[in-house]
Amino acid sequence: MHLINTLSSIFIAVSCAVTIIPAHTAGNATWPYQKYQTVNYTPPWLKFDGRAPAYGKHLFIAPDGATAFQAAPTILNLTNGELIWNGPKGHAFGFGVQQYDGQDVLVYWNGTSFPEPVGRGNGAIHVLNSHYEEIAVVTLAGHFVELTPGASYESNIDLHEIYITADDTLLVTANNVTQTDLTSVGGSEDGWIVDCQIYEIDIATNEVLFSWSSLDHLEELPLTASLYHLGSEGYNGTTQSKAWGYFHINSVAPFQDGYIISSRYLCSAIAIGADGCVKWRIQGRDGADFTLGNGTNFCYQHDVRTLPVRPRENESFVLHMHDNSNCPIDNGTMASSGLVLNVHPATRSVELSQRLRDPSKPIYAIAQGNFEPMLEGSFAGHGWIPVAEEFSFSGRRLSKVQYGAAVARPGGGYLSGVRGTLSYRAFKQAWTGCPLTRPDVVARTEGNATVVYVSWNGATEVSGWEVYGGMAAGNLTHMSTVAKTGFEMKIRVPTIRHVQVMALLRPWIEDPSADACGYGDNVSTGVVAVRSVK
Ligand SMILES: *[C@@H]1O[C@H](CO)[C@@H](O)[C@H](O)[C@H]1NC(C)=O
Ligand SMILES: *[C@@H]1O[C@H](CO)[C@@H](O)[C@H](O)[C@H]1NC(C)=O
Ligand SMILES: *[C@@H]1O[C@H](CO)[C@@H](O)[C@H](O)[C@H]1NC(C)=O
Ligand SMILES: *[C@@H]1O[C@H](CO)[C@@H](O)[C@H](O)[C@H]1NC(C)=O
Ligand SMILES: *[C@@H]1O[C@H](CO)[C@@H](O)[C@H](O)[C@H]1NC(C)=O
Ligand SMILES: *[C@@H]1O[C@H](CO)[C@@H](O)[C@H](O)[C@H]1NC(C)=O
Ligand SMILES: *[C@@H]1O[C@H](CO)[C@@H](O)[C@H](O)[C@H]1NC(C)=O
Ligand SMILES: *[C@@H]1O[C@H](CO)[C@@H](O)[C@H](O)[C@H]1NC(C)=O
Ligand SMILES: *[C@@H]1O[C@H](CO)[C@@H](O)[C@H](O)[C@H]1NC(C)=O
Ligand SMILES: *[C@@H]1O[C@H](CO)[C@@H](O)[C@H](O)[C@H]1NC(C)=O
Ligand SMILES: CC(=O)N[C@H]1CO[C@H](CO)[C@@H](O)[C@@H]1O
Repeated sequence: MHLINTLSSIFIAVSCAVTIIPAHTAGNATWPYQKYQTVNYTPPWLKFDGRAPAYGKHLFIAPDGATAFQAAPTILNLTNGELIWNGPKGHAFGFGVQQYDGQDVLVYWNGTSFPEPVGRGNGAIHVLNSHYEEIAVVTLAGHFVELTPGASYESNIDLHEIYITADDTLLVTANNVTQTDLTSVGGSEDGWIVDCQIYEIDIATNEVLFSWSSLDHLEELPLTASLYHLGSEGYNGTTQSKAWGYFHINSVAPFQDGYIISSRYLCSAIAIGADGCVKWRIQGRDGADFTLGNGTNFCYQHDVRTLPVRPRENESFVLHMHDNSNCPIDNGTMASSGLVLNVHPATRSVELSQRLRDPSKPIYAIAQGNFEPMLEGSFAGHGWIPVAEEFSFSGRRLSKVQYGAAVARPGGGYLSGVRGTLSYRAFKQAWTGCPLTRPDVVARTEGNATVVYVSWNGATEVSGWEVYGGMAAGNLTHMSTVAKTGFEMKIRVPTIRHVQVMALLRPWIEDPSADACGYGDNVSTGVVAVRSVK
């Protein structure tokens, strides 16, 4: 912001140009959205309740569902609610920053999703570098059977998990409809069921390195352990289209020499060895192989991970998750929370470390969600309910950000309603975005002035804009320099016929003589002819 004082501008009027379109004005917007002159993006308006320091981090969401006005991977500024990057429109489950090949990358799942109560999908994982170039698309081919007879998909990665390991492999889940003996739960000998699978895939080659199937482990993970009893929501296993989703896998992460997975309907965190054997199971209500301490109960949970990621055998570790005990088969029971447990494998015991929720404004999410420990506290996305919360280390709710319509709970907080707007996961993360596109500029004559609008989708390193203009395309002079305060800036200059805009870049913290993107020079748009309006 060191540029403003060196100006020789004639007259300037600057503002951040976003228009907030209120809910319902377009007939189909259930929540206000942002609208621009330069680009056709309509990300949600953010409503804040308390605001934690951003520490240079941003909000990563992928609004989706029946009422999301725009479904797209979206990065928004947690300080001022402004858009930072609007990705390609479509499903983008699990959108956020991970590390691959030594660099920060954006990841998301795209494909065909089957809404609740099925709550699964078949698709591929997209990996983008800091230039927003797709550097990998990880797929899973194979003979997968679906609820709809004859249906098949090019790639069968489920929408629930994207975990890039330190070895640059990808952990994902998948589902396969098949038949098995359901007599233990009152079904037939060849009933239809959903087999839950995990895959470890080498990102560079797309080669499957490891696979695991829940139905291969019925001795340790029996059908009778499912809390989603045969016939729940009509899935009674009598036909292919009513295959019973007894397990519902929704996360996989590295653990010890193998993996830790989350089964929503076994209400369990399950440790799996490198050989695929089940080491143990922690069930959130009766403990299964562990003794549960006071306040450690969980069920129907999402996003199960450990710290450290790979503890030694028998070493105590932290297990954390998004606990949504409140689900369609147990609705209205327990508010969602970020849950942090201390697990002691040597004594097979579990203790409560922290349960993070705002008791005065509880959120009852029936599905989805994530929970992320951060350097400065922790962050929870509530999935089905379009709200994310940040907590301090001591567990105080610091901020709440809402990005879609939600059902208000009498007395405060939110209840799950019917299909609305969701973001399967939500993250607060740092990101340096260096688009290879040019900034977008439009300019119009309005009365005695020209109004210039400029934005640059995904560019995090812009500190300001320089505007050049003139009556002839080949004779442009400096007209204005402004600090960037929002995604799209509106700058009024005297009447001109041609305009060019240059992005001024922030000095890179590691080398103030350069910029973090390595552009080398500040980046300009082409010369744009000014349109006239009456
Ligand atoms: C909302 O309605 C407008 C006008 O009827 C229509 O052009 C637009 O496509 C609709 N948008 C969505 C997201 O349905
Ligand atoms: C899915 O189930 C079908 C039917 O049992 C089986 O033929 C197929 O191999 C399974 N696919 C996978 C990927 O497990
Ligand atoms: C299973 O559900 C179907 C409807 O989806 C119903 O017609 C059938 O009678 C049910 N079978 C049993 C054994 O419950
Ligand atoms: C269990 O924890 C609750 C608070 O979470 C506390 O009120 C209660 O006294 C505890 N019970 C025992 C037996 O420690
Ligand atoms: C872990 O504990 C079990 C049971 O106490 C013991 O048999 C095993 O040797 C221990 N493993 C290691 C690596 O210490
Ligand atoms: C959960 O309960 C709320 C009311 O408590 C209701 O509005 C909602 O429809 C229920 N959701 C489901 C999926 O049953
Ligand atoms: C441009 O017109 C507005 C009124 O439309 C007036 O207030 C303003 O002073 C004019 N500016 C210049 C530079 O003539
Ligand atoms: C986010 O907004 C704050 C406050 O306006 C601003 O200082 C910061 O530069 C913005 N970040 C980005 C990446 O635009
Ligand atoms: C270039 O534009 C400036 C004012 O914007 C004008 O004074 C100058 O005469 C122009 N030069 C040419 C070669 O047209
Ligand atoms: C680019 O912008 C920086 C300020 O952010 C400025 O110091 C530098 O001189 C500019 N470079 C060019 C080529 O205009
Ligand atoms: C980014 C991306 O791949 N988006 C695609 C997701 O899938 C839909 C259709 O299924 C496409 O329209 C999007 O372009």
